[in-house]
Amino acid sequence: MSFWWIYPVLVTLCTLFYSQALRTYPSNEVMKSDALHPCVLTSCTVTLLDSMSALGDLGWVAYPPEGWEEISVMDERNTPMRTYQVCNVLEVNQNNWLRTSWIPRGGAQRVYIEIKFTLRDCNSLPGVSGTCKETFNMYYFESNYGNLQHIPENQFIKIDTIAADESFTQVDVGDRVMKLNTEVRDISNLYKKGFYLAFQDVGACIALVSVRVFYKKCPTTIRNLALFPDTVTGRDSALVEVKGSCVNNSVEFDAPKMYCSADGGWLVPIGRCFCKLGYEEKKNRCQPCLPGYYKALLTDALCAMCPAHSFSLQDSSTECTCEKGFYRAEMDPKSAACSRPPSAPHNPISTVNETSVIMEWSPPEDSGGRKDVTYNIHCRRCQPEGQKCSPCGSGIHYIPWQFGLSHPRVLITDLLPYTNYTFDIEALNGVSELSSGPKQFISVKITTSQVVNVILKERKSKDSVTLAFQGPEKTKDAVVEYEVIYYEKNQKEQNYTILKTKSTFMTVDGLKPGTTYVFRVRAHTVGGQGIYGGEIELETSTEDMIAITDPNQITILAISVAGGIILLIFLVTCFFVSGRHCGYIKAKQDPDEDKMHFQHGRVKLPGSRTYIHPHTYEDPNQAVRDFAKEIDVSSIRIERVIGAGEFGEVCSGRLKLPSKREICVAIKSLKVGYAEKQRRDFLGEASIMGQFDHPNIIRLEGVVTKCKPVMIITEYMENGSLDSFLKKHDGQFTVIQLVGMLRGIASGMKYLSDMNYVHRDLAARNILVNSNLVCKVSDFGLSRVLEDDPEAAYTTRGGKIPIRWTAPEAIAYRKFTSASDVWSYGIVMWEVNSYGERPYWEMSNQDVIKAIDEGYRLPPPMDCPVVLHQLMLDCWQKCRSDRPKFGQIVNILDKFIRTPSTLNELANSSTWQDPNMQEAFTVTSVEEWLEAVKMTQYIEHFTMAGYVTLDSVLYLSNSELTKMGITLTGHQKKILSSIQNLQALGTHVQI
Ligand code: ACK
Repeated sequence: MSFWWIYPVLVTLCTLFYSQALRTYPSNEVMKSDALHPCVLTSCTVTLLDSMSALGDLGWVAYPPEGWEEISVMDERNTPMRTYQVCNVLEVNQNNWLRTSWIPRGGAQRVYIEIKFTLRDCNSLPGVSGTCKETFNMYYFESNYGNLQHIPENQFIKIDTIAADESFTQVDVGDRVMKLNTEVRDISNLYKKGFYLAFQDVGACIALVSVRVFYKKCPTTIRNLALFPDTVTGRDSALVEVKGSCVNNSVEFDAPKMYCSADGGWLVPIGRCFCKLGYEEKKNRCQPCLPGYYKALLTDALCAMCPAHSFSLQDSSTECTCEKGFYRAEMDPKSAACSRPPSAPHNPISTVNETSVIMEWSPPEDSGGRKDVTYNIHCRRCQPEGQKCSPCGSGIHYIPWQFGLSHPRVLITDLLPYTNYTFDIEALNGVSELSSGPKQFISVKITTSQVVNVILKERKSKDSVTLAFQGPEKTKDAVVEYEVIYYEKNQKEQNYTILKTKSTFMTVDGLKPGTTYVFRVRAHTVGGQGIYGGEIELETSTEDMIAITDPNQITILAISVAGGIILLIFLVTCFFVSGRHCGYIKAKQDPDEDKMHFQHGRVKLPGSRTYIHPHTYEDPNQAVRDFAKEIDVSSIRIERVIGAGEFGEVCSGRLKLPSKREICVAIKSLKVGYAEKQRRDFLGEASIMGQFDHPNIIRLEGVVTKCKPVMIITEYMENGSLDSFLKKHDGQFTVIQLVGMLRGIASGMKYLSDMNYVHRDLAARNILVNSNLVCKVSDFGLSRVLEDDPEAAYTTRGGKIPIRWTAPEAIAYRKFTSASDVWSYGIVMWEVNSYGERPYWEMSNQDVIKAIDEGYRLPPPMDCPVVLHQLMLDCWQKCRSDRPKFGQIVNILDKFIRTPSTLNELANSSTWQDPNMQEAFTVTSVEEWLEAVKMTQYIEHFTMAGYVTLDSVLYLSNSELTKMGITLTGHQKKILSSIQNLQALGTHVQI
């Protein structure tokens, strides 16, 4: 054995040690001492074995003895390090085993093994062809016992064959070039207490520099005030559902829950706790409100300062007490300022009209700090001398009402004529009744009157008239006498005569014939003297005559005319209102809804065709005849069953049409004993498919309806459905191939949306793949969404919907549009990039709906380009008009294909932060900061450029980052925006 190959190991060890020092994998101890370590947001790893940290011999078992050899080398600090090496490259049939000591599993079901090794390039070794290998194998054996002496080789389970990404040559040894390989593998479904690892060399020249075994866990974290404990990740890619418990002084609002992903990251926070009353949320804890502050609502995050005229003297107050003389009404929120009763109203103005009065006033100068000032009117009737008053009693009317007036105005009617009244206008507000202080009011005194009705009784002669008097009607006080004032009209009031009578009529003599006189009358009662009534004009006759005129008749006529006009106005108004109503109904039509209305017969739009729904045909068989070709059953040869559909078997076979080449086809048949509706629905799919002609839509060859079984014949897609195809070929395609598939699907969907066809069940399981990896949209069944799809679940509205693929508006109120198809397309993108992973993993449908509503979106699948995940997020915009159209998606994907470098930057799940999961935490060094922003690859760049303290990075610019060798724009942006946060928050980094 020669050790000429040891040099590269030593060269690499320095670098390895250096990076080891910078690596911040929190160990178990660290986690115990600090429950909320900075790894809070990233996954934590718990190391089960680290060969680099062994102080003495590793004590691993090597057999045969001339195989693997343990060698101690010194790192640059002269600390001995254990490595295992083997290099029997000249001898044939090597089978050298190296078995580790027993590694306890520590509760993990899935562990990771990170090995660092160097490997010699066989081509650089003379005379070894045929014997030299460039790979080795890694195995494990599960056991509950840690002291097994011998484990037969055939008991080990193979993990993988490990090949070097980089092997070194003699030249590298001379140049001391680092060629260290790092590989990580994992073992799932461990169930025994521990396991052994083994490395099998079959003739390579290897130095095993370090072996680290670890598992991942989701670290203790507090989210939405719920504490989620350290959780070991599940087996395979399963999510572990974890229930959170509310932190001290908080209460559960909606059961908090999160999922621990296989990567050790927390996903999908749902539900939350709130700080209880009197406590506020600060740094993920609930802290008491300080004196002078309070918190009265559970859903308020923070304590608020006591509102005006209130105070709190204690910690954790749930409300503030009002100052003396101030009150809080029963319905007032705790956040309202304390208030007091208003001052009295002022500036009253009263306008008396006979026995009614309009009173107006100005609102109180001090409203008491409230907006709910109202007014009460209190009425007193007073003696003529003015002093003695008594309550008015009933019979008086207040318009709009007497108590609780919100406007400073009231009309009071039905007062007694010739009476003195005093009205107290009182101002009140919501706290008036809580105050024991005096009422706040202003008094208004008025005296009523009433006009006497005058009736022309007789115009007996050309020089006299007889007038009769009526009223005042409502006065209880007897009329003492009537006073008549009259004058010639053309002389105005300069020359008038006053006559008085105690009787209810009066004859006025001595008038000029053929002359117009003006009469006005007033009454005197014991209550006082009234006002003159309106002017009455009478013309004496030129000859003696008898005439009776009742002015009330004129009034009646006027009322009839006015009533007619009002009726007319009412009718006209009704007419307009009903007209508006019709207009409104028409305007309510949703333009989107138009798409859902299909017309019989093909509608040609310029440059596009509109799909015709088979249900618009009275005879569905006619739709089949119109859109699907009838195939003679003798041209079909069925070869084998390939699956089962909703209506029967799916077979593959061949179709040979006259004067056409034989082609492979898929044959869907309708099982025997079908109902007529099933036949209609089965053939409905053919009527739909037959209308499409596009390279990314499954092509209908024809139907067999004239004999049984009824069949639908389509082109054959060699690779079957996309979801199972991807699962079968996990990780085997280049990004460009995946984008090519997605581009095809988007192009098919663009065609469908241009034809106004809404698919409603776009999912990888409904895409078929042919031998050239061309993807085609399929599954156009009529009852598809209701019956066929195993993913479809009943919604609260009774419909059956594939929840995980469906846009929120379609789930909530069945708003299926091309925009909801775009949402589903985003999910298909995610399925494609994760090679058929189930969207939202094992989460329940209810949790998915809730999480989406709370803003959660699927993280990027492993190794997914940033730009593709961004496109997915665009498809999952809550507002459907914000989502891209299929045409735009096709253009975007075309650009990616033309410029593949746009796909270089990967957004793997650990670097992408769900915006929901953003949180600030403390960093104390440049390394910690770069780790927090997931930019550890640049630690060395910063150190080399001399940026070793956090202060020193605060003012970095784009150009400085470029100079340091950080050239990716996305990374520059991320670092600079984090620097802005550092500036704003000190050492609190918001990620
Ligand atoms: O995933 P698969 O292999 O692809 O299993 C299902 C099964 O039939 C039931 O639908 C397959 N299938 C359906 N249509 C076609 C087709 N045109 N070409 C090939 N396979 C098809 C589908």
